[in-house]
Amino acid sequence: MPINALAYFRVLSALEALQVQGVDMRKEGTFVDQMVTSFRRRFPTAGRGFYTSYLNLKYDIYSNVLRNPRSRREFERQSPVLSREQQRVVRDLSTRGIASIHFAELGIDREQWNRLRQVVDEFTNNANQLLHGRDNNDVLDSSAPDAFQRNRERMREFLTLRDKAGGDAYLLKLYPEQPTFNVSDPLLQIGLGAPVLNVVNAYLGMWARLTYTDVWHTIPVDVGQRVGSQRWHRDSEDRKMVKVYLYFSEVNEGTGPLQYVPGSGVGGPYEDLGRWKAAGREPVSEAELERRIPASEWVTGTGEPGTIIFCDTSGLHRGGIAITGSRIAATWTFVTPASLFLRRFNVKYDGSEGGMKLSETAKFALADPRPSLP
Ligand SMILES: O=C(O)CCC(=O)C(=O)O
Repeated sequence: MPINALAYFRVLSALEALQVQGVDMRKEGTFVDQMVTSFRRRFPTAGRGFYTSYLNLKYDIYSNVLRNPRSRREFERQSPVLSREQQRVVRDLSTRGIASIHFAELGIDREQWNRLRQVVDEFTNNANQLLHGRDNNDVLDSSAPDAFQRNRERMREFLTLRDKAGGDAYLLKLYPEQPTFNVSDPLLQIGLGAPVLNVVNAYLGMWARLTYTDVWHTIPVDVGQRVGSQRWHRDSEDRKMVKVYLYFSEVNEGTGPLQYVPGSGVGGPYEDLGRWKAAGREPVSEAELERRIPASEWVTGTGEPGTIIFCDTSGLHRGGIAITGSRIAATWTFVTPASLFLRRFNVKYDGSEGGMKLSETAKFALADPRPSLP
């Protein structure tokens, strides 16, 4: 890289200390981001191209220079020892972009599964009250009335296709607003535990960041068209990333399972279809996809309760339409440190929360990604 570009990005890193909120909800609001954004506002036509080029360049610099190399070195310094089953999952992820296994085979403790299941069961009860129209005040979960209200709005949006129904309005969510977790929360305990995190890190070849976790309950209604993420797309968070789903209901063709095109991730034969970009996404043509890739090649993420699916969603995928029942799944999103997307939850951790110690990789997964100067 030319010296002046490196110098520029050293300055950019230093300016990252000056975080400015609200530039773009999902992207880092740095001082430089804010200047570029205001340029885009002032000169909408020229500014848009400049803005996407800026974000693409910034991602490449983070990926190749400022962030990922360090994370790769950390991983190589202390590569995890994987069980045979975990190695198989990493292999499937690497060759196909998707892998599935039962949580116990992966090595997740049954006790942890039971703890999360209690939380999921309570949420499922609330979701069912909402779905069956019995959402009077008596059944509101008093600890999370806003969540209940928010889900009620999501459902209304979806059923009436109001405001073109947002990307994932077909899902009810345990945490529809940015939540704050204790590290002892069962979602974090499973997502940051060795069986899941070691597999994710081994696939990415570096230490990953956890940016999102929640529990989803698909709304079992066919509104007559695919909504948002139910259409083929690539996730923009990262060029290589992992979304994990842990099923708490039987997921079959009727309950809205994920569908995935193997070989559509980085380096695969279908990489060019709606090619991944850090910004300025290329649209995926449904017609072209279905013409080029026969449905027999797609993978549908069905499975019994307890199934865990790992999927690189920078590849082509879509959510299914739930008709006969709901898919109930906990989910986690892992990205590399280069991702321009911020974490969508807060964490309380004072170093020893309730006697809980986090591993080095877990701390890294939760850490603020902004780098110090290289
Ligand atoms: O519902 C699903 O499984 C799909 C979700 C999805 O496409 C996404 O989160 O990007």
